[in-house]
This record gives sequence, C-alpha cells and structure tokens, in this order.
Amino acid sequence: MAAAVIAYIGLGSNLDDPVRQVQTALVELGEIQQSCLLKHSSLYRSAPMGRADQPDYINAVAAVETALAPHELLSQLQRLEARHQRVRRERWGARTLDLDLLLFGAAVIDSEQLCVPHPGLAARNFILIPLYEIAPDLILPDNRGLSELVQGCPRTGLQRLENVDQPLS
Ligand code: A4P
Ligand code: MG
Repeated sequence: MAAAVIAYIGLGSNLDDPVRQVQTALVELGEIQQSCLLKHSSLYRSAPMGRADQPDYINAVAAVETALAPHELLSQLQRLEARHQRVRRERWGARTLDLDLLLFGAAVIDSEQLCVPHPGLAARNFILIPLYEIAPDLILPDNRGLSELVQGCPRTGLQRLENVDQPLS
C-alpha cells in the first residue's frame, strides 16, 4: 500500500436490524480498495439525536488504514451506504446506515462535499466514547486530546452492547 493514513469512521443505523447493518458494514469497511480495517469499537445503543420519534441508534467507530485520498474514501463510504439501501430523506432522520468520516490523519478539510474533522465529533457521546475505546491517546488536529473531551462528555442515553458478535474479535 502507498503512503497510508489512519482514518476513523463513525457508523450509525436505526432501521432494518441496526445491529446487523453495523456488523455487516464493519466487514465491508475492510474490503474497501487500498484500505484495511485496523480496529473497531464495541457496538453501542444510543438515544436518537434530532427527532425523538425515531428508534434508538446502534453506533460504532472503526479505524481504517487507507492509501486513498479523503474524497475517494468518502465516495467509497457513500457506495457502502447505497448498498445498505440508505435513502436520504431528512437531516437527522432515521436511516439504515450512515457512515461519517470523522478524522483523516491530521487533515483539516472544509470543502463542499467533505468537512473533516466531522463537525459533530466533539459534541456527540455516541462518537466520542467508541472512538476513545479504540484510540484513547488520540490528539485531534486542533491539539485537543480525546481524553479531555471524553471527560467532559455525559454518557446519557448511551449503552455498550455486551452480547453481540464483534466482527474483528
Ligand atoms: N459530508 C461532509 N463532511 C462529511 C464527513 N466528514 N463524513 C457531506 C461524511 N459526509 C460528510 O450527509 C450529507 C453530506 O455531508 C454528504 O453528502 C457529504 O458530502 P448525509 O449523511 O447525507 O446527511 P445526514 O447524515 O442526514 O446529515 P448529517 O448532518 O451528516 O447528520 P449526521 O451528523 O450524520 O447525523 N443519533 C444517534 N444516537 N446516533 C447517530 O448516529 N446520526 C444522525 C445523523 C442523527 N442522529 C443520530 C445519529
Ligand atoms: Mg452523515
């Protein structure tokens, strides 16, 4: 693989057997070209952010080593979402699979299609806690330590799932 970077991907699903959607997506992340799946967090159940009248989400975070450029990786993530029959209806509404590019090495990107670090990263417990599980020493591009962010992060509505298959373990 050419010069590779570690990217962190947030996975979320709250429709059509969300645990299975996330487990399958974790396997599929490992099949992306010029990339390999290094680690993933446990699966977590989380109360919905946004509209309250939607099912709970299943969330997880994965670390992928990739030689793709950030926009190429985003395209691959969108192809995967499409394979899970993700239909974009409304912002923050229910979905079969949402894949967010949370971090791409130390890159800071602000283009029309891609904003990295993901703007919701520091404010969402369903991203911070699983990310901390797999990368406790991570420093964000703005030099904030992940551990500091996690300390100030309430765990309200978030529950780690104990008895589900974890594709890499
Ligand atoms: N885009 C820009 N930056 C990125 C990035 N870093 N990663 C663009 C992925 N996409 C990025 O995304 C809209 C556009 O954002 C894409 O075309 C891409 O070019 P989208 O996935 O179609 O839209 P969305 O997901 O409905 O909106 P948004 O604002 O991305 O929502 P979020 O932030 O993904 O939130 N509650 C719980 N508990 N758990 C969840 O996972 N997720 C959401 C969706 C709402 N509530 C949730 C959860
Ligand atoms: Mg999204």
